[in-house]
Amino acid sequence: PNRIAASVSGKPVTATPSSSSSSKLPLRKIPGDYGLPFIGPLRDRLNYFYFEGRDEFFKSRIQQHQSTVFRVNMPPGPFVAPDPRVVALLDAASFPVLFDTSLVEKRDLFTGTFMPSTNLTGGFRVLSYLDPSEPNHAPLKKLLFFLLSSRRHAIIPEFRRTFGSLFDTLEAELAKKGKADFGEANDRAAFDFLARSLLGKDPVETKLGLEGPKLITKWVLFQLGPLLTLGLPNYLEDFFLHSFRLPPALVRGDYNRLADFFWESAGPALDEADRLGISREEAVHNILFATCFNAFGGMKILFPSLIKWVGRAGARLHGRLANEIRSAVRANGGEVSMRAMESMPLMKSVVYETLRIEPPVPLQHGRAKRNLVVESHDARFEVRAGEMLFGYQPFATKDPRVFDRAEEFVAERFVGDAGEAMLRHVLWSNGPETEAPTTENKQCAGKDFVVLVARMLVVELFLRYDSFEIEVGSSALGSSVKMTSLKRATF
Ligand code: HEM
Ligand code: 243
Repeated sequence: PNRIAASVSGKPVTATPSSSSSSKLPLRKIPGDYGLPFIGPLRDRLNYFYFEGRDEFFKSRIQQHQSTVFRVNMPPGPFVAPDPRVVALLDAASFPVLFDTSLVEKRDLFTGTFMPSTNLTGGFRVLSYLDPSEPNHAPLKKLLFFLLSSRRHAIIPEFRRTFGSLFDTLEAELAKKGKADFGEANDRAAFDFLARSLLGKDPVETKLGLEGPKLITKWVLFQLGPLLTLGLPNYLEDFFLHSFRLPPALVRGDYNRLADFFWESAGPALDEADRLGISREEAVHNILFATCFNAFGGMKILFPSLIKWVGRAGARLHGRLANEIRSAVRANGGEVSMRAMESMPLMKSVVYETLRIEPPVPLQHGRAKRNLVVESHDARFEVRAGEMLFGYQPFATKDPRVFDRAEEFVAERFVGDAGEAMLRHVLWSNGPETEAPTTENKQCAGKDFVVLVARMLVVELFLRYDSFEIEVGSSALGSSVKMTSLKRATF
């Protein structure tokens, strides 16, 4: 596993994968420079968003520097981020240093080199922005663990109900118009599902009505705008979206409506907050953030990605999945349960392969707590205390020195003992898939929940359909996917 060597006091600590022998690699000065103040960050930002695009931006610099570790400015830069300078880590060897909270600090850098105003989160620095060394990190993470485990029984039935009706909607739209947008239906189903499963509340029966997803999407845009492209004319978009923060006051009313919904619905979790010594108010804003940003935002990116990769893989894979999934459900007395899903190795592998080839949240950061040494496959690099480390996860999980056919979607990649052994290189949750979130680390609190819902989406799809076809486009958050055919189950 990617382990971090023990620290040697006085000397820089080495962050190294145990598989390679650290001492043999040459020490190299980190290549790349930040250019002139203001000009350098602006040039890098325009290249990242518009002239090169994200993947090419990193690829071309790896070529230029002949190194997967180099210095570069990350967006947004001026005037949103006080200091855009990072050391980029672009391979599977160097990336895992970001998981070692003894070496990197994870305070206020959830979204990167800038932090959205706390006016967008009820005045609180919510859990995602806390370093594990801060006193509220552990109790708040415990609160979310409690929420998820106390509602465990509701997850499978509520998922089947909400996503069953998503597919009914898609079929009706497809019949009428010849295509059906997955994204819009997914937003509705995801929010309904989260509210019903985690809070036991149907949003339609409250003042929110059907507006939840719309309110959340706008609120997310106010936080992540500096990192996104919306497809507006380049310079105009760069000026309005990446150069200044959108004023939180413009989304305050929307946020308050969401907060009212959580005040009304999160009762039992708020009682648990009392027991953990967290104020009910801080708990409300944290549960709102976990549900609406972490969970809803994550499903908004991951679900279209799953449909896209499974859809593109074609009818032969669809047939194999339908076979496996239906046999396992039948063998389980017709019930979709955790146990039934455990006996679907191809389905499980397809979910992990999607999370590998397109990690839903591709950007991770950590600030060096002290002088340390980072290793790529080829060299060692000295990083100074206080410098910002940045990893572009797709280049770690598609590293050709770790994965065969790294750029290809290989459905059965994680099947069998050898396949499962590769799960330690699947990193979507901000940690290896073989490890678990704890109150001491920064691994995603929703890790198991996310894997479960992703599995259920694939199961539901192939219980209903033999095969399907899609059309893929891009959007601000993740892919835009439209269904162009849904072939009803025939066996
Ligand atoms: C942290 C991804 C769903 C709660 C993270 C991080 C990632 C991530 C990459 C680490 C961020 C960083 O520190 O750099 C995702 C994805 C999701 C998802 C892709 C869905 C597809 C969820 C859900 C929850 C959740 C359902 C609900 C509880 C959290 C929390 C943290 C976190 C609380 C911060 C953990 C800590 O401070 O120790 N997530 N997440 N996430 N996620 Fe998720
Ligand atoms: O690919 C892209 O352009 C999307 C960039 C998203 C950057 C998100 C930064 C936030 C960091 C971690 C998020 C973790 C989650 O739990 C859920 C992500 C939901 C985003 C709306």
